[in-house]
Amino acid sequence: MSINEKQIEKGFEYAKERYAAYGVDTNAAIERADAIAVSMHCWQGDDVIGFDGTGELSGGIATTGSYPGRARTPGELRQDINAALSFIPGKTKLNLHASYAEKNGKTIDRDAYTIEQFSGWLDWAKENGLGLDFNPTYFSHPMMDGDFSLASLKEDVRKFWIEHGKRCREIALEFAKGLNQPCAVNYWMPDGFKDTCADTRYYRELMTRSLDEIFAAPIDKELVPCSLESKLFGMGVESYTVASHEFSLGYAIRNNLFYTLDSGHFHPTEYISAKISAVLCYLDKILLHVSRGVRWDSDHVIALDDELQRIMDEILWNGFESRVFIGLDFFDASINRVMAWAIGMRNARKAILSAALAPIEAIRKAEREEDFSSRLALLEERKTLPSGAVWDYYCHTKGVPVGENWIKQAKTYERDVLSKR
Ligand code: RNT
Ligand code: ZN
Repeated sequence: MSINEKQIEKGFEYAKERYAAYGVDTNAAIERADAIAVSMHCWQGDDVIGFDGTGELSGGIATTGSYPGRARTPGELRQDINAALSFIPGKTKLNLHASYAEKNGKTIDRDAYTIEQFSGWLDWAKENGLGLDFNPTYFSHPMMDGDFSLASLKEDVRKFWIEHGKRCREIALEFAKGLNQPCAVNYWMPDGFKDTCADTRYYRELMTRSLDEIFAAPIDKELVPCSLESKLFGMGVESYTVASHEFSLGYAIRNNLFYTLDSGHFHPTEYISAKISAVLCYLDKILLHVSRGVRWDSDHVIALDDELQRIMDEILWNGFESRVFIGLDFFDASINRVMAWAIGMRNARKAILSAALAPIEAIRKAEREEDFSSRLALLEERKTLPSGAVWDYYCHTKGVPVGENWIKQAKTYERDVLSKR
């Protein structure tokens, strides 16, 4: 039985009173949560295949599952993204990979792309009032040297990928100007070895030299913040990753770039929520790839779990919303892909809203007074405050389906569109 307007209002009134007792202004929290941008990754819609490469995913990452309805063309992908967006409230951007270029019959490769190959995406973003973020694609391409790109021993390979890295900054600048908002560019390179590397230093020197070339041209950092994404290991790249955590963070700090924390790129007992305020002592901004690893870097759809909540608490409670670009990074081919997006994006926004609603002043007061029992008690009480009722009201006012109502609509889309592919 689905909820009606009267029930939504009633729930909201009750929630407002509960929060007000803690001194929390519910309407102000909604406004704050609504304005925080979340970048939805385009690659959930087609199992990270893209339109310009080998047609097979490489680079130590993989999708599993064969649910019907994968988007096969830019038109299908945009149609699916629009369907997902109809279920998602709040400020949203689209995070695009360079492999989603539209060549329109032209012979042109990743080292020479210009805004021309992405004008379809730019126009679509304008029409839909969305910002764009961007990623060079260092995988699924014949110029990859195994899993190596910027740190390849082969000069022509490095050169090709350096040019690609440069082009992506230029394209991002066009996106930023065209949409009148920053376009963050995330650099992730899978470069590394399956087995023990002897010359660990040499590949890092090559990587450093390639990155230095990519970032040599002065491009406005406010409009085009560039970031390095570190990684612990990939599939078939288990023993050595050139752009590891220490490498990427160090390079970013020294070269005034940004750093991307991906939830799946650390040892399973490490949490990126614990790293945010630490790395922001040394960096102006960071990017997040919010993901969910199940036993390993499996990129499951993000659930509304403790770590997702902790990430958003860290951002909002520390007032970091202008310094953290929130992006999602998961790819599940075993379920309806549009629903995967909607589940993950709705969860991200729910967690942001809950962070904005939390009685942090009271919790902080207890901490300052060294009353750690009250701090823990309040943190636990917070978990059962009625943020769900506020979420329902928020969805209602934003014109997106309340509660589970979106599932039926998504299933209709599956029946009418996805299942016909
Ligand atoms: C891979 C990285 C990277 C990719 C995307 C497709 O482990 O997380 O961010 O998932 O670029
Ligand atoms: Zn990632």
